[in-house]
Amino acid sequence: MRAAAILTILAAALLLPVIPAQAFDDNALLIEIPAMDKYERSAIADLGLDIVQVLDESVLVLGRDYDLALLQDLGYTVFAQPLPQLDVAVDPAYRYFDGMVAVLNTLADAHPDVMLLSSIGQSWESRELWTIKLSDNPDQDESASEPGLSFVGQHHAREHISLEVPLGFLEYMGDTYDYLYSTTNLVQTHEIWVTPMLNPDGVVYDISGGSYHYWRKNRRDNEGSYEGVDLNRNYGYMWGGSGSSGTMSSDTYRGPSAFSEPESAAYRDLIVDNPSIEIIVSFHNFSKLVIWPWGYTYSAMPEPDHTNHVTLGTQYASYTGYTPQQSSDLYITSGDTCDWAYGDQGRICFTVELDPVQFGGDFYLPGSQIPEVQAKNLNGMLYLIWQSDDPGKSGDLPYGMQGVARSWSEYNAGMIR
Ligand code: 0X9
Ligand code: CA
Ligand code: ZN
Repeated sequence: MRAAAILTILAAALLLPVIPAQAFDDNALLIEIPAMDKYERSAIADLGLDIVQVLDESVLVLGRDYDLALLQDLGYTVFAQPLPQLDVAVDPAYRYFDGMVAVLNTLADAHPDVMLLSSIGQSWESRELWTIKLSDNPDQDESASEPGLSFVGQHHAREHISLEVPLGFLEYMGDTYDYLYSTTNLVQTHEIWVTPMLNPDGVVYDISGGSYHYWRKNRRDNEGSYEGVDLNRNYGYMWGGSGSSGTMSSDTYRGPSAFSEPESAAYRDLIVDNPSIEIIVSFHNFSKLVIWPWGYTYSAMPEPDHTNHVTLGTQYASYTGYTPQQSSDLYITSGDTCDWAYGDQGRICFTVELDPVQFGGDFYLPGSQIPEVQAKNLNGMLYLIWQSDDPGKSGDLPYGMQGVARSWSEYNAGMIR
């Protein structure tokens, strides 16, 4: 057993003062638990623990003192440290909820011919779940001739880069629509729904008071001292199974019933109401992975769907340097977005786990890295739009359709060919 990663990871953090957080987690811990394979990892996930990183011979989970006590009772030899960064000031480079609303309104005002802003529902605390439909004639149903896609971000509150990627995609498409033929063409021949933030309440909570709180779930009132449901355990395919928790205090609490949460129910309705949506991407972070169903079982999905997911997921991964694999290769979960989207709806669905690759004492990715993560995922998203015409076709995105800048900063500097 080698469980030393946490010592390296936290060496720098230990120098920081640990300031008790009022809102969440003055007893929050980063716990390293030995786990040699997916079966041992699934056993840990099945305890309702939230695995944030898979290492070669261990996993890291975010937990609290009672999780540590449970693990010790069960005979695990664990290393635990207080979470770093509880006192870190909120990074102004991220847009969060208010910034996102401003950007979406600016885009919809500037591009009314191809961007229709609407809400697909409301959160538990009545925030709108803003969505832009990106297409020509966006107020008309052209699904008979235009394949559809859905990009959704930030199911998990503390995963702020998972907002910036779909939001940056919209900014890129808006900026280039009028003069770049490839953008014009993709927008005119597809219907693309972008919901950059599915969990606004959690996001607002995570940044409340000006510092981060490691909040993951939504803000359902559980009528106790522990709020929230894990939206990525609340979808209604194999809901309630392994790798989710029935305990309200768990970070993977699945909720009282499938689709009990207004946020996941609203996203379900978007997909069900638009059967032309061929391909779905749900953005999360971190680990740099492109993963596909199943999550609830180690079995592969049936053909040809499995091969199609492998083809598309592997190509997406090639633009980003991420690792493509089946979700359950990590560990078993149930009730996530893609198991439902594929299992119940037959759609192609990927969870993209964005940067960073590992927990480095900075769960919250520095804002300076946003442009690079946006830029490399842009080509993956463009590729999937191109794929939606004939999912599974072989080949790379034609060169002329690739993003026009090699990096977001080049793009921002106007270095467009
Ligand atoms: O646990 C999740 O919901 C996702 N990871 S995250 O760190 N963003 O929370 C995806 C988990 C992948 N699914 C399975 N391992 N089955
Ligand atoms: Ca259209
Ligand atoms: Zn996540």
